[in-house]
Amino acid sequence: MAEETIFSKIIRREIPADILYQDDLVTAFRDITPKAPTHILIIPNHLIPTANDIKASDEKALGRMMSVAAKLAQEAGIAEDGYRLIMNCNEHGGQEVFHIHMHLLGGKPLGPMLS
Ligand code: DGP
Repeated sequence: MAEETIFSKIIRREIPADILYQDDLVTAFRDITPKAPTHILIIPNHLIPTANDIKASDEKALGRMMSVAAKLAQEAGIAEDGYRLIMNCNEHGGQEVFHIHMHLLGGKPLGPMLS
């Protein structure tokens, strides 16, 4: 059984976070250490530790994460200029919190990711 992270407490509103969106499947909130003017994390409400653990039964939540990212990018006014969506996996991917999350980053030119 996977261990809960701080993100489960944010979902249940047991600890403070700047929550921008929540529904039955996903929650989105501002990253505590923003790496860009807009830096939002979009997460499934149920615990999936890493991208390696994604199953077919998670597809509805994963799809919702994508559509919520697009909606929040529009609301943040960064859709037209563009933005980056990232999901880090395990040590080499730089994952620190083991509850999958999509980073939505934008509000400035981010440059090429792979250089
Ligand atoms: P990653 O390296 O992909 O696992 O990114 C984890 C992100 O989570 C990192 O950018 C900082 C953010 N983060 C960690 N703890 C908290 C928290 O308690 N609240 C919020 N809002 N963000 C957090």
